[in-house]
Amino acid sequence: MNRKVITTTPYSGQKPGTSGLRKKVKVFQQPNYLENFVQAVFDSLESCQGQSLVIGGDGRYFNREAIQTIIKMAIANGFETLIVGQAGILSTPAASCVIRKYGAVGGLVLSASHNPGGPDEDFGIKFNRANGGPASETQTDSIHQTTETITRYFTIDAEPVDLDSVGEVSIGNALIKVIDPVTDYADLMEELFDFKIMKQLLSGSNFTFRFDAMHAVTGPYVQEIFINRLGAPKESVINAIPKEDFGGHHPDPNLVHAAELVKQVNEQGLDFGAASDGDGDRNMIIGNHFYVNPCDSLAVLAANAQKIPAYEDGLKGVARSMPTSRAVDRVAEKLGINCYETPTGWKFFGNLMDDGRISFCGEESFGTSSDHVREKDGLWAVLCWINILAATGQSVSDLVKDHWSLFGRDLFTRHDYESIDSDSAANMMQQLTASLDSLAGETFDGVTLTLADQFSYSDPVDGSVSHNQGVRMLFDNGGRIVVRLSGTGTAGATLRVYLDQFTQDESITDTQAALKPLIELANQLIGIKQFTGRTEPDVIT
Ligand code: VG1
Ligand code: CO
Repeated sequence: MNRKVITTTPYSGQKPGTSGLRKKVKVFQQPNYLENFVQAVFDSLESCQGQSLVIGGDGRYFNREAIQTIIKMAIANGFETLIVGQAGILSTPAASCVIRKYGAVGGLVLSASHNPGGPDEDFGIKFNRANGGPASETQTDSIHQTTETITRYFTIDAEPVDLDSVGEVSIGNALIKVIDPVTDYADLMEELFDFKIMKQLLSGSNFTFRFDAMHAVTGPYVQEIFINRLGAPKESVINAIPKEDFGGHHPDPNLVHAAELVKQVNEQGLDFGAASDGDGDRNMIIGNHFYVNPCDSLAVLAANAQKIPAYEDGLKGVARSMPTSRAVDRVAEKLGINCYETPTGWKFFGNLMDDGRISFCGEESFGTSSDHVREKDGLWAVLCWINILAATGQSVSDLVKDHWSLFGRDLFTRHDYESIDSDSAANMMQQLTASLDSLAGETFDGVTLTLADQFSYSDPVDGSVSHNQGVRMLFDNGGRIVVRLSGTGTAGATLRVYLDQFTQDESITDTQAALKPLIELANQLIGIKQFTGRTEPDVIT
């Protein structure tokens, strides 16, 4: 097989964000754009010779073309085994599972996650390392540097691989294995959970459940796990056929974008509803007329973990991203285990899990998972809930309310301002950061700002330090404001304002109204209107 060396010139801006490189499809379709990035990833590895690489994506527009390009480049770079999901499908957690199970040196996951798909929408690519988790910041920095100076990439001439048939094909010295993308992952889930009691619950007549796959990657996974293995009725899963454009919707599991699910659960009086995102790593949990905030979900799962077979000996520790509410911290305290606070992005949890420091971790952005893989895992979280509901016989709302009465409650909301001017956003963050020292100690309407800083994280395992991970403002009444700019958007800047407030009041149903004083204070301290001209957020979660 003749390796071809293709001359290329760099593109600026190939800098991976919170989770991989995300750009409009049209940007990825420029000559050599994808190739430059993939070659930079391969160049960042010690060696590709003789190694295995996992390749798959969320099925969005451009997924198949990208996979064919990557297969030829991987062979030219010396990989010996390529493990590819059938039809180009691999959810993010399944890719993590497969990388670990087959000892691959890493994997390329093609996804822009919850961002919309289609010719005019978004595409993305991320590299996961041998532990199955996202590349570290050091690695993504080195990949970015390589893209700035790249002059050549390697590929071969070969016919496209048939991605739709499971089986093996050799090209040159490489073996390409097209695998069923579901089986390894479904088997792992069956090892972790008590499928027996879960099957009784889901196939029985006393419990009704709906899962919205949002025409994204989880469709085939839920068909196998919920319908085939757990005996749930067929109508339990909706939008289960993956589509290149996700049916024209945002595959983002929140109350706004999963409105159809919320309507069905509430109108039909169902007991439990859940949804996942484009690449299957996020989850939203709802009960009948009851929304479970992701921060609470992490805390409730941690408190009840021992009801699940895989975690019956207890948790080693837990971690949450900084903007996630502190609900899980109090669970950790009660359990006598460590709780780590990391920057936003799953890559920061990997070292803690590899080092045996934590079992569960989560983010407010609908991400929860454990050390069974090194990614967030939407279906795992849904299965945790079903296992716990089956073990306790409780409803979703009773379980959460019991939790609040035992541990107290954290009201939480996130306000997103999308597509704002990048320069204004940068300027706003700069001014806010500069004002922190003088703000600390000030009192606003009887509430004192006790701590105001730019969050820095020192990784306790490898000692690396990540600066400027978001502004934190903590108040003496248990309130907190967190402000940062998104690292996953593809147009302008997105401002995220996170607000949380400790309370003992279990009866509050309108979080926005309850948080109003904190929201108004945040708007004033950040100067949102002054810098962006906006008066209302685009999305509230
Ligand atoms: C967002 C979330 C973050 C999450 C990331 C990737 O990042 O806030 O918590 O890890 O998306 O999730 P940002 O930088 O836009 O705030 V996924 O499911 O989109 O890969
Ligand atoms: Co995702």
